Amino acid sequence: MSEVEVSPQEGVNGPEPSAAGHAATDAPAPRVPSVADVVGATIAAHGVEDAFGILGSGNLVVTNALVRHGARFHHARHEGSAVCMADGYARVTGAVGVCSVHQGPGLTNTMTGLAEAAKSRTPVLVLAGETPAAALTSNFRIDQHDLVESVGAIADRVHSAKTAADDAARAYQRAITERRPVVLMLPIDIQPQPAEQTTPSRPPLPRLDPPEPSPDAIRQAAALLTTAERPVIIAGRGAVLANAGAQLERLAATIGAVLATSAPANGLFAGLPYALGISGGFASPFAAQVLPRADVVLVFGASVNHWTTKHGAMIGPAARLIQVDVEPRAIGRNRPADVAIIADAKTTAQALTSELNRRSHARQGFRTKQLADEIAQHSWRHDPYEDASTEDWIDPRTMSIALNELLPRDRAVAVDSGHFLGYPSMFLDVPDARSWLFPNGFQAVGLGLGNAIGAAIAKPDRPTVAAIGDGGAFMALAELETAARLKLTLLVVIYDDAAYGAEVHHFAPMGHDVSLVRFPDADLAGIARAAGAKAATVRRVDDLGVVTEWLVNPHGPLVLDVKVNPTICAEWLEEAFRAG
Ligand SMILES: Cc1ncc(C[n+]2csc(CCOP(=O)(O)OP(=O)(O)O)c2C)c(N)n1
Ligand SMILES: [Mg+2]
Repeated sequence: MSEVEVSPQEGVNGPEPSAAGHAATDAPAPRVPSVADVVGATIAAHGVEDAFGILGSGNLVVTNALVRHGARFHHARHEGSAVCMADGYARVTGAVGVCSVHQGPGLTNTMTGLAEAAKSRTPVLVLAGETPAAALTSNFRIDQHDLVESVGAIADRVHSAKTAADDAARAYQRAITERRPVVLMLPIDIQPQPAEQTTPSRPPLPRLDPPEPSPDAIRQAAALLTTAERPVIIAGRGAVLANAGAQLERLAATIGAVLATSAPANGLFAGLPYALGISGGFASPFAAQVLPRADVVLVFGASVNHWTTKHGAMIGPAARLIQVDVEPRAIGRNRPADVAIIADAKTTAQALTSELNRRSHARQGFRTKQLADEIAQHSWRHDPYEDASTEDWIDPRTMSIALNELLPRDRAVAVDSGHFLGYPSMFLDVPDARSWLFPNGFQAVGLGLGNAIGAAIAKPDRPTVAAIGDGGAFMALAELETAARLKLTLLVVIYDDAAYGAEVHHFAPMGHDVSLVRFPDADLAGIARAAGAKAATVRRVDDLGVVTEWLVNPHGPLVLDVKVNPTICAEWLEEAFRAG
């Protein structure tokens, strides 16, 4: 260990200093809290119940303080997954996800998950050690500030012993107000200093009230809506973050709209009779028929990108668009908006409903009994397909449909990236949008398991499903041990095609050699058992009986190595690659 690494920590961890400065016979004088102590205590005082991470010399003391002041700490096996756990925890609870890492390599290991949290606008706080400003030759030295800002996170810092509590409070609150991950750098020479401030002296950052829609924009949108015969509301992650589900349904009922979501907002309208599910590449054939018939499309907190519109196919050419978003730059980015409202989804839905009530506008629009019946009869589950199961392999659709039936309604589902990702998106129901984790903002493989672990810790009384590919499973493998050690109610479903299927199905039809992205069959159930989990290999529906058994006492993970037919290519994949 380098001097830089040891000496600052000794000041905190070492023998209790006596008032006289030498061995004391009396009770030791109360230790002056260090900066690290104060940072941990200040973060905990915000009501943090759980934190994730990996401990090293640069973050042990601050994490101990966090725990002393009431938080539980869940040790991951790789920082890449630790930050995903904090992300998943935040997605489910709506609270800030907290992650603690060592300086230098501890922080670089978080980069992919941090980029995902930034792209999905998850409030996450990473506590990261940092080499002292003067330690120019430290092995751990990198430019942590620019590193994290380059992936869209906010770099903040504990400046001094005089400001420790204010700095910590500011960083925590910024994650909420700016809806982004914040990395609070904790220089390791400042951490052991006696804190000169133990509680924040500044008032909390002003709560950023969601921007209100302008009355003029509401009037314009209401005027357009009074002409709408067949309106559609498409809600995205912005609507989820704004908790706008109920207000959007009320608006939709007033104007006679059907409802749909982007993939990340799946579940927002779960169970509602006029909800068509996901719009875009995962849309059911029935939804794909209905959505383009809309004459007015209201978009709330979604970027209406090619995923959500299936390269434009979900929105008819003559449809008028009303776009609501808190981000001015989201407006018209992918499709011109006829009316733009820069405001929060929930307050805008409320204001529009009030304005339409004031105008005594109420339309049946799309909302006929016949359409509700058709929606109920034409979900993905009812869509006929030719079962491509064989002796050795199960059809991933068949497995997903059967699994959906076995699981209780109250569950969470986290989906990794890869060819397989459409199957859980289409066939596994979730009770609400906060139970749906779609860490695909960065399209990185390997984040699903960490997200699922965070979700399982957030809500331990229901099963959480990690739907991942074999490639994603291998990337996050170490965390199977975490799930077993923490005895999580976690069902890991590995869509195992012994390949990077996304690459196989994209490149093989073009005549490229894809042998490099195919692998020998791997015993992922055996690996999971070795990590301490229950596990089973699944080749037919009957093999899913283990899920029913597990649900009787689901403490500790069950890992299913589902040998899916690798020859099936999903329709959405070509769609995905058209985007580049
Ligand atoms: C971190 C990362 N590395 C590589 C890729 C490129 N990539 C996209 S999908 C994929 C294959 C993933 O394999 P698997 O998890 O088994 O899912 P499958 O496509 O086979 O269903 C790869 C390597 C990526 N998106 N992210
Ligand atoms: Mg695969």
